[in-house]
Amino acid sequence: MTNKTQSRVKQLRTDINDHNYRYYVLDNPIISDAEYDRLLRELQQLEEGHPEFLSPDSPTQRVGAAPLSKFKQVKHAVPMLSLNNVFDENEFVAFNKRMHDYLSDVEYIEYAAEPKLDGLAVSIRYEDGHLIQAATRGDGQTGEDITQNIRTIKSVPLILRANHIPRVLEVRGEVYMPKQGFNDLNAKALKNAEKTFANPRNAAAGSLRQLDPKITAKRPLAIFCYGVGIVDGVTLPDNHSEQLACLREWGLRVCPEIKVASDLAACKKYYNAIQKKREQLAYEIDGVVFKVNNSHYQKNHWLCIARTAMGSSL
Ligand code: 9MJ
Repeated sequence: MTNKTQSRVKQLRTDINDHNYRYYVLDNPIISDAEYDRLLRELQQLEEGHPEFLSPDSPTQRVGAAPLSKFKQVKHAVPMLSLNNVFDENEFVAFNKRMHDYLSDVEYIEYAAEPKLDGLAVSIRYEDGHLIQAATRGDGQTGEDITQNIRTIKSVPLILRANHIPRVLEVRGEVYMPKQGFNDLNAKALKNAEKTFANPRNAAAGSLRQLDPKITAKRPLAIFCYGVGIVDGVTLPDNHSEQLACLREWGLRVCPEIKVASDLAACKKYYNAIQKKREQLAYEIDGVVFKVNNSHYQKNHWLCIARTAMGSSL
């Protein structure tokens, strides 16, 4: 009986993690929300009846820990740098030229173009596929340990999908609050005569800064991963867009709007297309990021078009 229960628990965890991956990463669920809830409830009940099978990686254990009295400091092994800003076409052309000077041996420079999400940068550390620590960017060198809160975000996997996973992976991304979730949260606050948030970014920041993960768990936060700090135990592809494809295979959520732009004209086209699409996106953005995508690209050669109004004409 116990063996049977144990294998059912294992199967349920695998299935639930798979459904999470389909829902959050592939955007292609194959079961209804009701069916998903049924699987989760079955797992919860089995774990309650058999606490010996409990595991911190179980999809039922996102909100485990008790409130903290304060956040610990975390030193980033690889600093979390900020982005260069450019505000118009001339600055963009100058940036492109600087990149050509750096990468003097390449004939052309290709960029990976991504929306710049208006949230909070975080770094999440996985060891042997298990989420073990998460930190805010802080000043870029040292951030705060927000592991408990990051664990509550459903699009953050607690374990990576086991296919040549690294021994250590520090993945970087932006935690944000989707527009719809923000509107719902504020509507609820208004109804309860509570304080509302000024914008989704403030709401995301306030939610991540909670000492009690139970509060964070009730906030509609999401993540898009956009880079790697440390990777150990596997060799990553040497260009940015293929690295992101790898993150996706490991179960990490990557923004579907990311495109490779093979020259300046393509970057311009991307920028204008995102500007046009901005209102329809489910999340707020405050610019576009272009990252050198050539093989062996030099890390930190990033360019950010960070016009809040995105009104410039590239
Ligand atoms: C945002 N905020 O969406 C970066 N970012 O890359 C994207 N931020 C970044 N990339 C290196 N898409 C440092 C910051």
